[in-house]
Amino acid sequence: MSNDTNEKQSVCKASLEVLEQLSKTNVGIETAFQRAEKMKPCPIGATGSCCKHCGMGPCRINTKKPLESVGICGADINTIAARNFCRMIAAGTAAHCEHSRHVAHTFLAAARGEVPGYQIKDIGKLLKVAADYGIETKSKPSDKISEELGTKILAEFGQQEGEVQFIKRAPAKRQAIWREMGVVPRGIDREIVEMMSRTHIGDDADYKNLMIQGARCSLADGWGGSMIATELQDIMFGTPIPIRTKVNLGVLKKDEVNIVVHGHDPLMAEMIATAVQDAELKKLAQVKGAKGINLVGMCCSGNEILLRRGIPLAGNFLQQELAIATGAVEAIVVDVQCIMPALGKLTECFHTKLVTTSRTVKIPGATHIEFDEHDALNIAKSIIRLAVENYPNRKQTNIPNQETELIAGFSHETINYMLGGSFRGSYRPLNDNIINGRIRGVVGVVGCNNPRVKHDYVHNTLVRELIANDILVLQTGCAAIACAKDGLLVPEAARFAGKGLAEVCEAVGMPPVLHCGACVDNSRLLIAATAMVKEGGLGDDISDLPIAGCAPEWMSEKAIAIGQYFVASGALVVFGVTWPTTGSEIFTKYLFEEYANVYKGRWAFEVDPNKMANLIIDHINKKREALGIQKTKERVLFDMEARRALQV
Ligand code: SF4
Ligand code: MSK
Repeated sequence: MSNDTNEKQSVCKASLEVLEQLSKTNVGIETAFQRAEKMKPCPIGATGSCCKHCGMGPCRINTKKPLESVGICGADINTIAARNFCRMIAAGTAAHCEHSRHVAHTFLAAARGEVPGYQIKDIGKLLKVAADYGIETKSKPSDKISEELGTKILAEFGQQEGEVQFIKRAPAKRQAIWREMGVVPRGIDREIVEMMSRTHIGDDADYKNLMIQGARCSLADGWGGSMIATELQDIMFGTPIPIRTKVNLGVLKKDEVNIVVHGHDPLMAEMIATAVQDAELKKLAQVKGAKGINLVGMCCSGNEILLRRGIPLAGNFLQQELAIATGAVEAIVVDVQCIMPALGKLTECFHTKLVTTSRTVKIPGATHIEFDEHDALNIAKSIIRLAVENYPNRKQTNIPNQETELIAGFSHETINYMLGGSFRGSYRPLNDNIINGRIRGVVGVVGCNNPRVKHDYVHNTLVRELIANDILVLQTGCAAIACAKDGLLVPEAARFAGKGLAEVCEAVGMPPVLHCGACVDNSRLLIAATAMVKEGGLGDDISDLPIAGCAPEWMSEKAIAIGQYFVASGALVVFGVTWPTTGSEIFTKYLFEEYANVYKGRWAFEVDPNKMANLIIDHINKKREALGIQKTKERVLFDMEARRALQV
């Protein structure tokens, strides 16, 4: 493989360096980059035209003549594409909600004092969330409030009737649309089960009816499971505030024991971050010849501990194999989601130990050390000890000298505070700057990496284009990591922004691109959009706002669930790479066009980042026009006096 080939694979210099090194020295070692070249997508599956929901099939619809062919049961392309799409929503929702259930169980156990090491850190947030659930908090100790809250939240997973509680946080107009459409989630698990049931052979064959449940299932994720995970994690581990740290493979250290935590669920990562401070383990590391123990993150487990503790991040989804290939990682410790099974075989080629920790995620070739919250600190220490003991087995290393500074930790609460201060925390300044045209709009750029497109390129190109056009960008997941590596998550990046956005960034001291968290924290973006509506002046529903969502390099089913809950909440959502329903023109048109008549939000698909930016900017301009704020207003200096004069 030549340098040239590598450069087509990524814009991340650190990744290219490791890929190049691998191609020179380790013949036979493959990563997702090479596997993607060999394994081309199935042209029928890629369009959503293959059904394998029963033993009469799999049935493949002729994509050239989709209306002339049906499956053995008679399912046509519209039914098949819609069922496939709905199953993606169900799988994505299930993944987030299993994570959330795990967090809720631990939260309840913490309230009962059953899991030493986990506690309630953010009492303010506990009281707010308890109030959402109608819990009387006056004169009750925090453990009693937490126990009541944990019990109520856990019950929502198995709830059969009624409404998931956080739905009531949405703007009133949005709730009315959901109630009229009959898509308010009754209970979290129920919506996933019903989605799976309705896509079974011989069940729902009407694509519109299927998508009613598709919307309800996704809302059970965004305004249910994911929001619960975010809120309970904040209560247990602290609500993120801005924190400066570093990102990219250069955060691995040549002379220290390197431990990478990877996955999504912060329960284990948090405990490893605590255990790594243990004096005995540090001493052991020195005995083994290392200068210390260096904990770093990967993907969303990494995002979780980056946001709350400032732990450096080694990279995003497509860098998990590359971190191992540096030869400098003593252990990669994984929990759930986005962990490539390839790590099992890959770690056999290096000294790295792959440690699986979840009962639900075991990988051939891994050492399994099951994580149990009841004995969390001891288990975390034993995992670290395994890594430290492995240090003398390290051979040649190749750590790219690439790391970039970033500021993360922009929770909804932080944005509120940052814009309005302690006493007048509000979204008013944001809304005012949108109304006066300094900020054109707000866009969430989220999601994964996908080796079908150049790694990080689509994220970075799109985000640079958006901020240059005065669009404030909010990010989560691997998208945030991509732009952090590109130097866009620091206040100095305001120089890449348009004049209006740059002025706001300079006044507040914030970056033009805000890192809001991990995948479940897309719920923070729902809350931010709702806060903008409630602040006033920008319409009375999320669909009125000059906002959009985008997943330019998506690959996971969770991304589809996230996109769907944003669309059902009234946003335009643009996906890149590939679109999984193109086999059905009718169903795709329904999602891309007709859906806007129902939910006032819709899906769109565009591969090219510049065209993607144009599509989003056009949409935002139209929203501004509808609000009557399309003209840029004269600059009015927003000084402290003006802030104080605000009516909040
Ligand atoms: Fe074929 Fe229908 Fe079975 Fe799907 S459900 S595999 S279309 S027979
Ligand atoms: S880790 S879901 S690759 S964002 Fe959340 Fe990254 Fe996508 Fe996994």
